[in-house]
Amino acid sequence: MEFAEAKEHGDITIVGIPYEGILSGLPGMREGPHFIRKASYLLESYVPALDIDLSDAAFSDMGNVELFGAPEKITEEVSEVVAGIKYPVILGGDHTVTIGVVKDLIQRYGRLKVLYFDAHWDLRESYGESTHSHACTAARIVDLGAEVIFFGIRSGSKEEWERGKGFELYPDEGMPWPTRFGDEPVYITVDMDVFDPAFAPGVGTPEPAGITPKAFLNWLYELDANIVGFDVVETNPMVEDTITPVLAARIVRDLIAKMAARR
Ligand SMILES: [Mn+2]
Repeated sequence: MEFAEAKEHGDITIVGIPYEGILSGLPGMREGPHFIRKASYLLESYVPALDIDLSDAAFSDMGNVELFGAPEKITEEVSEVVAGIKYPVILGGDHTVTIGVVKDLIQRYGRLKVLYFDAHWDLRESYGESTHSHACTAARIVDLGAEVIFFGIRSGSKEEWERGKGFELYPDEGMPWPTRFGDEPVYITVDMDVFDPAFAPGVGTPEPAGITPKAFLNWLYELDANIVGFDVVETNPMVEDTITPVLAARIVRDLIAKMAARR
C-alpha cells in the first residue's frame, strides 16, 4: 500500500523505515509506516489552508526499507537509502533513523537547520549501550554539525536539561515559534510524542502536557522555509492504532503539500 495520491515518480519521495532499535518504552513502532499509509486514505487530498491538492503534487512512495541490527549500522544504511532521494520523507520507525538522514543531507548541502519536535531532548551521549539509540538522536545530529532548534521538549535527564541550555527551545505552543528561514536548507523531524498524549496516545514513550496538533499545523501553514526533507517517527500502532496514525498521516500530507507549494 502506498500513501494516498502517491505518483510513479516525483522529487519528493516517501520511504518507510520500520526500524525498532533499543526500546525504552512499549514495542510496536515497526508497524508505524503501514498504519500511517493506511490512515492517509481517511483524509481528503485537498489542503484548504495551503490551497494545494495532493493529487497535483509530484511525490512518490518507494515503500519500506527493512533494516536490522545495531543503531550505528542502521545510521549508515539509512544514509545510503536517502542518498538516492532528492527530497526524502521518512516514516518511522524509531527516532534513530533521523541520524542517518541528517548525515546524508549535511554532506549534500554543507549545512542543515533541523527543527526538532519531540517531548524528549534526545541529548544522551549513550543509551542501552548504544551511542545511536533514539534517546541520543539530537546529540548525534549536533555532532554531525546540524543547527538544531527544539520545539515541545518537556522531558529529559538533569544532564540533558543542562546541555539543552545551549540551544534554542520553544517548549510551549503559547510562545511565538519562528517561521521565517529564508532559503537555507531546513529539515523537520517530528517525534509523535511531542503532542499531548490525548491527541497522540499511540507512541512508545508518552509524556503528558504536550502541544496540540492545531498549534503545530497552524505554525506549519505559516512556515516560510526551504524544506529539503522531513520525518515523522515513533508512531506505535500497537499502543493505539487510529488517532495517532491519522495525525501522523495528516502531518505527512500537509508537509508534502507545503514542500510542493514552494517548488
Ligand atoms: Mn525522540
